[in-house]
Amino acid sequence: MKTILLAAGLAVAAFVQPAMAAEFTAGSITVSEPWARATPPTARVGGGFMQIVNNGEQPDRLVGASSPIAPDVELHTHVREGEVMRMRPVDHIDLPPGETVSMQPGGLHVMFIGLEKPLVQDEVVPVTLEFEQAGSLEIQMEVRGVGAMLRDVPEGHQGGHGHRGQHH
Ligand SMILES: [Cu+2]
Repeated sequence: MKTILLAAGLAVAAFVQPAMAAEFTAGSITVSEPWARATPPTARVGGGFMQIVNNGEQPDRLVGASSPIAPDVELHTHVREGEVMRMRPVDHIDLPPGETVSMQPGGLHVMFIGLEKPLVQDEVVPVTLEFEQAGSLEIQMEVRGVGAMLRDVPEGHQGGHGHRGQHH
């Protein structure tokens, strides 16, 4: 019985692996390893992350995102205010030619606002990205555990990060 369970576990691991190396391409733009963080049951916001490579010779911009999982999807960055990192919407993200832009916890991210239901680990979330030059690109974000890099907690939206802030 143990052997069978072990084999089943290995089979699952083998199945999951290709999804983690996922790449999505539109024109000169390649998005790799898109993922979203699992959310607690009561959360109404969540974050999404990815690497974006511009393989072209012209600059491009990520200008928007949408998803059936939330009525509003924004592009966000983090800015330092004293000792505190706060999230702030940006209207685009520059993608210089030949460069890779990382959207990651603590930095640039996609923000899902008004989640209909929690993001559950191992589920896959469809997101449509809008690029100024490359057009629209549908990607699949793999949902990873809530424990992954906790410092980008979505509660930052409600000012939860701000309590430690000192105004000089
Ligand atoms: Cu945000």
